[in-house]
Amino acid sequence: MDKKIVDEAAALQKELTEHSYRYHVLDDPVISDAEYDRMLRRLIQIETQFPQLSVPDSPTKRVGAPPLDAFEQADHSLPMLSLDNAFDDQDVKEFHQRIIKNLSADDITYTIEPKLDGVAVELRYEQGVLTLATTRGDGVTGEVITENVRTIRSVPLRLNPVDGNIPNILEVRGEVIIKRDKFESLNHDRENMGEQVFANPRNAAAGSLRQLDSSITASRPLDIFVYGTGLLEGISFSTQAELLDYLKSAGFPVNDHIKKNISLDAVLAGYRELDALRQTLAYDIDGMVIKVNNIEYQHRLGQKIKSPRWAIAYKFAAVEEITKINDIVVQVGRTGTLTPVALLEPVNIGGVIVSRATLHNEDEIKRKDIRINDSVLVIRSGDVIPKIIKVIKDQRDGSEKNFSMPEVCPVCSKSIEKERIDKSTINRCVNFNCQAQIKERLRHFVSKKAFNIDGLGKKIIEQLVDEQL
Ligand code: 9MJ
Repeated sequence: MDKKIVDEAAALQKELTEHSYRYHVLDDPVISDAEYDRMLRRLIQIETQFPQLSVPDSPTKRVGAPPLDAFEQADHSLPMLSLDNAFDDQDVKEFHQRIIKNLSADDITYTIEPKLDGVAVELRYEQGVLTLATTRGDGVTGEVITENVRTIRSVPLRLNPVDGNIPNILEVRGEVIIKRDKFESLNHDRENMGEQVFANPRNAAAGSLRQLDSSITASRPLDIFVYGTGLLEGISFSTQAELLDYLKSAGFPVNDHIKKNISLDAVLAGYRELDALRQTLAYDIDGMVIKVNNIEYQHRLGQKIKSPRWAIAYKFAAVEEITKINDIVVQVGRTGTLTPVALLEPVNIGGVIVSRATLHNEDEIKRKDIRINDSVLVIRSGDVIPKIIKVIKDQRDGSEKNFSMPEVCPVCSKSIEKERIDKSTINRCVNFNCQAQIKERLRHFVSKKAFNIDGLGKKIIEQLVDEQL
């Protein structure tokens, strides 16, 4: 083979990897998307013609592989543990006291990390190359999702050497997430396609990783943050802080809001800071993980059956309140999907007045046995749309009324069709000329992501359509 082609492929692989890292991990691209695409297309062309040049860590491997029939299972080299929870400062102080007693030492410092609300995964690198990715599963055995994880742009396919070294084996653990804005647009697109929306970013991340066809995973905006290790060969760390610094240098995204090597008092102060910061983050967190910084101490503390003694999850108070459902109305979407929405007695949940909650679909209402006039527990978690968690049944007084989906479209009065999608029933108005659908189509057309027509908002569209203009 012509050496020029071999060199060109190697150069493109190296450069594309570097640009992808700059874009997806450092958030600091130095070339345009068009230039990146041009280089990628050229590399695909070369690798298609000369498949022997298509190395396992080539950036072309991120587009997905042929679909699987089923996921294989794999045992973790070391069990993937879950975390015990702390709910107040007292729980954390007791955790600290247990550690002091257990170690007979008082020089304990901690590392604190945002507790990401995603899907825990393990990535195995052999001689620096990603060879296996698994879900946590039951902690002992997980599902093999290597091809899916390869499509996550911020996951390095090959480790950067650090101080000239590549470990023989490095297992890295982290959380796959979807940022909130990406989640919103994913759901928006799904709604437009008449597909079932995801309830929250974590479900969207889990659903995207669980695809047998990795090209579907490749189309989803997945991200990762790493925070720990499994089996190590040819590398070791003396502190959690050192481990995190290494992972960052090796090319992984490590969260920016981690504090390293701090006292118990600073841990408690850090929790309050993180809680205040939470709304401003681009992704959902549900607490803070506190880890003993010294890894020798971690080993000495060991673990219980399912959780380590050297770490604890300090959970944020759930932002939830009880309120009443005054009515249930039905919204007609752009593609005619009928969505029931609960109109709530307005209630302040963690500083935000909530007066509506989506009920998703008819099945959700049946499953939770939700009725008009019911008192309900509403949660406003990281996800933007408030959700009804459950009905407070012992507050029922007989005034509750069952809700049923209308037989005809509440806007155009034409008949409704039922569809089964992903085990749920979707009610749809199939009248293309339904006024609600026309309004939603126009709203979509002028929206930021489409024609971005400034000044043509909901109110004007309503008037134009109502006036038959
Ligand atoms: C999350 N979910 O962000 C751990 N986690 O450490 C962080 N989870 C963990 N650490 C040991 N930051 C077990 C789980």
